[in-house]
Amino acid sequence: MSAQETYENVEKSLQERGQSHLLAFWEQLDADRRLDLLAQIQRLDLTKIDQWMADLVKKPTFTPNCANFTPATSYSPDPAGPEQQGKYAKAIELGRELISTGKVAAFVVAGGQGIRLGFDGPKGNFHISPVRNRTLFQIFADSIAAVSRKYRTVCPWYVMTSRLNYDRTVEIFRSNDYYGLDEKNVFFFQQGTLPNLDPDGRILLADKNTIACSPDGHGGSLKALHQSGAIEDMKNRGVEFLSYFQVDNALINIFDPLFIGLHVLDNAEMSSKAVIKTRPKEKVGNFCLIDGKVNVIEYSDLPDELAERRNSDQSLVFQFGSIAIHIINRTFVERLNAGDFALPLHRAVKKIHHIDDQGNSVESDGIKLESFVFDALPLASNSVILQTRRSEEFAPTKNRTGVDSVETTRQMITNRAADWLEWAGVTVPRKSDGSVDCLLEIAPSFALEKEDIREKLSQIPEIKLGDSIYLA
Ligand code: UD2
Repeated sequence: MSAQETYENVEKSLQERGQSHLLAFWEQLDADRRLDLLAQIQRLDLTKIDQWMADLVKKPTFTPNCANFTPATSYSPDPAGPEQQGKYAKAIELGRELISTGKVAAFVVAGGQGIRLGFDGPKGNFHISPVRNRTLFQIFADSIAAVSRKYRTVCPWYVMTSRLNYDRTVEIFRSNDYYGLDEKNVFFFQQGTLPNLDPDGRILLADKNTIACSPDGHGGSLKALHQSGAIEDMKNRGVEFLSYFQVDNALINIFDPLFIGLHVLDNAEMSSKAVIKTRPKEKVGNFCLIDGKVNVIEYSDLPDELAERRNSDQSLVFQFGSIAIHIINRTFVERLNAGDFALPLHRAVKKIHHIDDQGNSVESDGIKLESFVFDALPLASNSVILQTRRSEEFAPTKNRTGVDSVETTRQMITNRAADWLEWAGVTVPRKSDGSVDCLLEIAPSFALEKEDIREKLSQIPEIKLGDSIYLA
């Protein structure tokens, strides 16, 4: 097909969908920029635009069909009764075996822009730990290295970035010598993008030959894992399970034998960890069952009446919050990609930089589209939920101050270290209200779990009021 014919085809299909403004500056573009713009338009799935218009632009609020929601059930942090004790013991043994035979890899989604944190650059490079001020990436890397040593194995790490932060992320790893990991075992890849729309559903231009796009949400990871060759790499290494986590969770326990083991014993394809919500509308997803399948309904989509609903003992009916920790089978991702799978899109109204009809740079409210990884849960043949303790493994760093902030994360790192030390018999200074009166940080190389501390008691100094102690 000649260039002119291509142009005419593209122009026709844009016209049919009310998107011909994308070619408004055609006459001002040189040949290269014209080709570039045509290629971008051809990569858009224009047939889906009408669907997006109907579902996400014309009908802005997502209203889940709540009539058939029932609360999901979960495994509790501690086994109840001898039968479950037996199952947990078996799961832990199986999980350890799978980790030590290299079947489990770490997978962090790090494509977000960290806007709430007000931090310029990949969020994983944010300095967070209370004593040594180590970054999130460094904490994760230390933990992966410590697990690899403990189990005498190689735990590969898959790192998903967006197009916007890919180069910077790779550069940060390089300049930090991959935090001591072998660079062969760290696999970076980029998620896809989706076009930004104006409130009437018109695709926005970032400049005269560039469509305004944003990362396609962490749900994009399930396609990107496949398209980037990450799945192929896993296959070559014999990796069967991905331990999925978010870049802002400083307390993540990446390789949890119990979680991995329960997931496998129950023949699950994608599983999740949950915490008991602190309040009805806490900013976490809500686990529920729809037609017997585990689903997550984001806090903003759960109607107040359901969020507030309580059992007779005053606990919340929808009490299990999703903290974005999953085990995902490699074969599940393969299966999804072998078919024509598409996760639903969610819309967010955000300020978007773009050009107006005259070509002037402007910023206005527009629509960003994203898919969420937890929308794949109902596609899994089976899915388990393991409830965990917030203080042990969930410290999201979303904001500078206040709830889910840098402050709360630093405090939680200290608090968990204090709990582990006290459990092992070490005295930790506390104020009269029970809060810890020092700063503590335990490197994963020192202890991956509280049980590891008992063997290292001789290396722990006396901890005094106001001390800053780093155990490594
Ligand atoms: C997410 C969950 C929420 C809860 C909470 C726990 C959603 C919609 N909500 O809330 O239910 O579990 O986390 O902390 O996910 N990311 C990408 N690419 C993207 C967008 C995000 O990689 O295109 C990554 C981002 O780097 C981060 C994670 O996904 O690691 C979550 O993103 P977020 O901080 O925007 O999610 P949030 O706070 O809305």
